[in-house]
Formats: sequence, structure tokens, C-alpha cells
Amino acid sequence: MSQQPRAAERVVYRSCSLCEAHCGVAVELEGGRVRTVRGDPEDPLSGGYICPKAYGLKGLQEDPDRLTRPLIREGSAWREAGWDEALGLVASRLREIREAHGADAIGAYVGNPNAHDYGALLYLPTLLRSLGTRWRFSATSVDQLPKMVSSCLLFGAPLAVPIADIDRTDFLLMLGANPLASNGSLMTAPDFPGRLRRLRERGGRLVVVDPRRSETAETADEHVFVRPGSDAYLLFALVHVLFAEGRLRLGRLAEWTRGVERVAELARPFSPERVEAACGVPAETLRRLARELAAAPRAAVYGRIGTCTQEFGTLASWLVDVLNVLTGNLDRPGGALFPRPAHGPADAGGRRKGHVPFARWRSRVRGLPEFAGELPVACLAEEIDSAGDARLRALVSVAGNPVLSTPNGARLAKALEGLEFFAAVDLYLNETTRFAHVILPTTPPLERDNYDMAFHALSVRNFAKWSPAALEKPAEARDLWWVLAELAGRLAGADAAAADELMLAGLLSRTVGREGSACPGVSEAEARAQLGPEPGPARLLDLMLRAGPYGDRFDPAAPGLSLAKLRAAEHGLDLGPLEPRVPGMLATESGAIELAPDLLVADVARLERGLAERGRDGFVLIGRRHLRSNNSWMHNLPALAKGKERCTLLVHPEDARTLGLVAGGRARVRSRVGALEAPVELSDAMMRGVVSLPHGHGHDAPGARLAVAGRRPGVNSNLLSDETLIDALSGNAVLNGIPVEISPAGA
Ligand SMILES: Nc1nc2c(c(=O)[nH]1)N[C@H]1C(S)=C(S)[C@@H](COP(=O)(O)OP(=O)(O)OC[C@H]3O[C@@H](n4cnc5c(=O)[nH]c(N)nc54)[C@H](O)[C@@H]3O)O[C@H]1N2
Ligand SMILES: Nc1nc2c(c(=O)[nH]1)N[C@H]1C(S)=C(S)[C@@H](COP(=O)(O)OP(=O)(O)OC[C@H]3O[C@@H](n4cnc5c(=O)[nH]c(N)nc54)[C@H](O)[C@@H]3O)O[C@H]1N2
Ligand code: SF4
Ligand SMILES: [Mo]
Repeated sequence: MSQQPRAAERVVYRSCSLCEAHCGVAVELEGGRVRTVRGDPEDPLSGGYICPKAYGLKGLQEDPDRLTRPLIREGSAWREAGWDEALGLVASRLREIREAHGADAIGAYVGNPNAHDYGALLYLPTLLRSLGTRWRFSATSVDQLPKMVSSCLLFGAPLAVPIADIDRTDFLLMLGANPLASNGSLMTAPDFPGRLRRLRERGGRLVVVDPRRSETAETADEHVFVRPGSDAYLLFALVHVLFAEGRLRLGRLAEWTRGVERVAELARPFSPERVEAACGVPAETLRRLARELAAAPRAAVYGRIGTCTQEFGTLASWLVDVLNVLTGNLDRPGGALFPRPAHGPADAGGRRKGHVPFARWRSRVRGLPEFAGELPVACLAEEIDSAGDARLRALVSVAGNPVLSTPNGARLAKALEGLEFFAAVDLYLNETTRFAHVILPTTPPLERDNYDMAFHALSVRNFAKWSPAALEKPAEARDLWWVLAELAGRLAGADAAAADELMLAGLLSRTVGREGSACPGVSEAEARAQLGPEPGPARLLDLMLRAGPYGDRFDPAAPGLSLAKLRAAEHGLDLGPLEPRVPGMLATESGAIELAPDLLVADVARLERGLAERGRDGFVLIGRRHLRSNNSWMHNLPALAKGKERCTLLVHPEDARTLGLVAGGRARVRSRVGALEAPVELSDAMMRGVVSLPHGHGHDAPGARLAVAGRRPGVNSNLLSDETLIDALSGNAVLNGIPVEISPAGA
């Protein structure tokens, strides 16, 4: 006799917000608790796919180490406090420091989870404005900053990132990405494994360029080993071949592209034969790849972490798009296109054109340039620990763990310890927040509503989904948006409601009631009446949706979109495949794609200089990700932490032999800035001369409250990453291709 599974009392459909894939999930509830988390087969984008981390939503909810009340540190002890006391203390300490030393004595660090919370995305600018500091840092500069710089120069907007049209392309050239572990990045494509499988089933070809035969490379038609940090040479060689062999095909974009001849000149010296040693890729392979790319009916080049967090990150990010343009694949189906998110403006029409927010100020110690209002996090520690009146004395961090995530974690930890005041908004007492004076914990994903503001703009289909809170939050819990707004308000002598009203008024004045705005025929009063009195991000989102490209323009009888309509579509709304958006979305001064902008052209000289030094380096270190892991902060969930040891040093067996390392033994790894020991795992998937260690481990820090993670702490790979190694153009940290010396531990 088969037993019928018990039905859940209630099922809430929403998205998993743990990674960029944002898969649709069905959260089954029973007795006020989560019974389980399943994939939602009716989600039009993910079709039921989830990865093991989805279950982590339940684990996170129930983790006894997750903080639920504000903590105030007294000496080395922590005590729980109410919100009024904790926020009052943060605001008064920050005001004191600002009055004594100026707003630039306070720094801010914003971590990755903010990108997965629309409340954070909407209210962070308010807090940052209220702090008034130019010393803003974020996980951007250990991640996609180079792509943002290049997109800003080429297309006029930092977040104008072309998305590889994986569902329709015939040829995907992927560099420095491992979506079988990461589930995709700057490319929201839930069920990436299934999409790649279908690409190959319909006769398409997948080529992966990576110094490790990654899980994704294993499934590809071809894997090309590349020396870490040499992608710009490889990509330039492909560009060289396109020009040399007359394989250009700009198509419709010819009219909208400037600088093609300049690119031809720049590519001339980078022949396949000249760069093959630097890349570790035979010249014939480079030539063949260029020909295949040019010959494919529809092709897309996609580069990610491995192409960004390296010495020539901006050049490599740029050349990815150069190839897409030169082969006629940019902005056409099956190539790489710009999404049209429901909350976004219809095109660049009303925006400021040609504005490149670069180097308007520089860091104090090293003179690194600001981009889009942020300084590279590689210089955060020195801005705190270098003597001088203008040093950083206080820090506010929001959902970040820079001690494990940014270069030279040991120096940063020491610097944080020396701060006069440190406030952390975070779910855990961890490697970073243990140095805080106050920790403000906010609601975990299932207790808050969400709309995937960042990732709908990076999605392989135009898509919108409302994620309702699955669980009612406890009385003492606060959402991140509210904490940001309340803090912003208090710094200005007001509160969250005042900060929220300011946001709404600003957004309304740009969106309705004015000639040239999205809704010229709607008065502010009318819009306010329809949006309702409830403060918070949902109301702002409603306004953006209604004024957006699919919006109802405040005519409830019109077929267009509003938050109410989105809420009613509980599995999400498929808004169709990506469609051409050039020239409407371009926001460059010329209104065209600037294929050879001055800043990038100037950086090519550095690439040229680097060529002589390449190909004869010693060992270099790269990173890797694991499907059950999420940067630094999900190792405390038993269901995800189980299994074999993951924080191992991968070494090619031949290299191990010459180094005297054995499987299961321990290696000592040393870089300019630090040393550590890690267990050795032999792997012929590694390129010779390259070793790999995952980041986000090292959970044995004294004072952290991470019982499960602490049992198998692993080591912090960012003890080895050197804060002086950066992509000189963008200031992005080099986290792949770090020179290291390796020996058997104890030798
Ligand atoms: N060596 C090496 N280093 C890397 C990388 C690499 O590939 N190699 N990758 C880099 C990349 S791509 C990134 S994005 C960065 C990430 O850098 P960070 O964002 O600094 O680090 P995370 O590990 O994501 O830490 C997130 C923090 O937010 C907290 N948190 C999680 N969810 C919430 C929430 O909902 N609310 C609040 N208030 N807090 C929350 C967690 O407890 C944790 O402290 O790491 C970078 N570091
Ligand atoms: N399971 C899981 N998923 C995640 C995360 C996680 O920590 N765990 N983190 C999330 C975040 S914040 C991000 S940004 C994304 C990142 O998503 P991905 O970009 O897919 O990141 P990785 O899986 O680290 O893959 C990077 C690949 O680049 C290769 N590589 C290293 N150096 C070079 C190089 O110089 N050139 C080339 N061509 N390749 C190189 C590495 O060997 C690795 O296979 O993943 C997100 N998803
Ligand atoms: S791939 Fe996994 S972690 Fe990422 S959104 Fe989907 S279920 Fe969540
Ligand atoms: Mo990231």
C-alpha cells in the first residue's frame, strides 16, 4: 500500500535568494515552521530546478547561531539589547566621530547579500548619503567591478551588461566561469546545467577556457587550459585573427559602433603566435577558436569571475564584448543582449549621457581611483591602519564578511580591531563582525518579501517575480531596509519614516507629473493615492513597475503591470525572450557603442609590458567554488557543511611530485603577504603550475559564534591574496593568479 504524502498546511511560492539564479521555490509550511523547500515546476524561468542550497533557506531560518536581537559589545562580552538602544548608540557614536573628524572618517562596506534583497538595494543609497562619506567600499571590487567599468565606457552605464542568449545560441565561449558550481553570475539562468545540456542537444557547441578542468569544463565540447590572468591576450588574439582573416561581421550594429579601426590597430601586435606562450594555449587553437566563433550562425562570448578578478580584468571584460560586437552577435537573438527589466527605465532617453563616474576622487594612501562612488576594497585596511589625521576611524558594514572575502584578511582583521567604532548589520557573529561594537541582525530571506531587482536586469529572459515572505517575522525582528532607513533617519535627527518619505518624494518627482518623465499625465497626488500609505520598498517597487517599460502608467484598467498584478502571478511573469535594445538603451555621449574608449586603449600598454614577463612564472594560486557553499557564510548549516573536506589545495600530480607533496598530506603555501597550511588533494584537472584553494573558509577565529562551521574551519585563502595586486585600471583585487611558493608542511 502506498502512503499518500501529507499535504502541507500552506505553500508559499517565491524565489530562492541565495545565488544569482533565483530559482522558483515552493516553501511548504506546517505549524508555523518550514517543513521543506522544493523546486517550483511552474516557475517559468527555473521550471522546478533547485540546487542543494535551497534547503539552506530552512537551515538558515533554524540555525541556533543566527542572531535575532541586536548585540552590544562590552569589553569581550556581548549583551542583547533592544533596537532603540542599539540604533541610538550607533547613531550617536557615528555623529560624534563625524563632528570630531569629518564625514570621511567613517567608512562603509557593503557585502554581496545586499544584491539579493531589494530593500537593501533601494535604501542603501539613503544610508550612504546620510553618512556623507566618500570612503565607500563593497564586494564589487572583489568581483565584477572591471565589467562595470568596461560597460560604462562602452555602453554608457555600469550595469549595462550583455547577457549570453544561452537558450538560442549555437556556440558559447565561456571564460573564467563555472556555473555547474556557481549556478551562473552576471547571467541569471536557473538550471544552468539543463540549459547547457539543451544547447548541446540542439547541436550547439560549448567551449570552456579555464586553468582548471572545472565541473562545467567536464561537460563541455572542448576545454582549453589557460594560464591565470592571460585572458586578455587570448581574447586579443581572437580579435587579431578576425581582422587578419577578414572575418568581421558587424551587421546592424555597424551604424551604432565607433572605434572599430582603433581596435584593429590595438589587436595587430597580439597575434596567436606571439601570445601562445603567455596563455599556454597553442596558436592553432586560438586561430581555430576565432574561426569557429566567426562561423557560428549565432554565438556568444561570456566571461566571469576568472576574467574579472585578475591583473587585466577590465581589458578582458572589454574584449569579451568586443568579440561579441565584431562577430555581429551583440544585441541580436542567439548572441548577447541587454535585458529589459520590468522595474527599469524603458531606454536611456531621460538619463544623463556620457557620464563616466571615474577617478573623481582617490584613496588617501595609494591614490586608487573611485568608480561610481566607491573605492577599491583592496585599500580598505590601509585606509584604517596608516597613520594620519584623515584615516578611517569608524566603519559601518552591511551584510559583508571582508575578513574572509577581501585581500590580506589578516591585515584587515587587525585594522578592524583598531577602529574607534564599528557597527555591523549582519545575521552572524563571525570572522568580521566579532570586531564590531554593535551588531544589528535583520530578517533572514524567508521572513521578508523580495523582488529580484539586480538579477531581473541580468536575466536570460525578461522576467519578473514577486516573492512574498513565507513566514511572519517575530515581533523583535527588523528588515534590512528598515534598519538602513532608520539609521539614515537618525543620523539626520529623524527616523525611518522620514527617510522613506524622502525616497518616495524623490522617485515620484522623477517619474510622474513632468514633461519627459515616464508618466507625464499623472499628478503626484494621484500617484500617491494609488501607491497607498504603507512605507517601505514594496511601495517604491510599485511605482517603478507602473512607470517601467511594461507598466500600467497608473491606469488600473490598462493591461500594464503593477505590483498588484505581479503579486497575483505567484509563480512569476515571463516577459519574453531578450530583444534588441540598441541604440535606445545606449547612454554614451555619442549615443553609439564606444568600442575603443581612451581609458581602455591606454591600458593596452600595460598589457604589452606584461607580455615579456609571462609564461615563465612560478606557481600561481586560483580559487574555486563548491555547489554546497556560498562565499563565506553558509558553512554553519549542517545539511550543507556535511560531506568530504572541501577546503583542500588542488595540485596536479606531476607538480606534487616535484614539490614533494602527497595526497592527504599537508602543504605550506606562502605569498608575499601571508602563509597557511592546507591538505593536499591531487587532481589532473589542474593546469601545471597552478594550484587551487576555495575562498570563504577559515572559521576558527576566536570570538566568532559559528558552532558547525568551527568544527571544520578550513583556512582563509585570502590570507594569501595580496592587497597590492590589483587590476591597475579598475582597482579590482587580483584573487586569481597570485604568485605563491609551495612546500610540504613541516619541511
Ligand atoms: N579568494 C577569493 N575571494 C573572493 C572571491 C573569490 O572568488 N576568491 N569571490 C569574491 C566575491 S565574487 C564576492 S561577491 C565576495 C563576497 O564578499 P562579502 O559580501 O564580504 O562576503 P560574504 O561571504 O558574501 O558575506 C556575507 C555576509 O552577510 C551576512 N548575511 C547574509 N545574508 C544576510 C542577510 O540577509 N542580512 C544581513 N544583514 N546579513 C546577511 C553573512 O552573515 C556574512 O557575514 O567575496 C569575494 N572574495
Ligand atoms: N555554490 C556557490 N555558488 C555561488 C557562489 C558560491 O560561493 N558558491 N558565489 C556567488 C558569487 S558571489 C559569484 S560572483 C558567482 C561567481 O560565479 P563564477 O564566475 O561561475 O565563479 P567560479 O565558480 O568561481 O568560477 C570561476 C572559474 O574561473 C576559473 N579561473 C580562475 N582564474 C582564471 C583565469 O585567469 N582565467 C580564466 N579563464 N579562468 C580562471 C576558475 O578555475 C573557476 O573555474 O558565483 C555565485 N554563486
Ligand atoms: S541555484 Fe541553488 S542557491 Fe541558487 S537560487 Fe537556485 S536553489 Fe537557490
Ligand atoms: Mo560575487
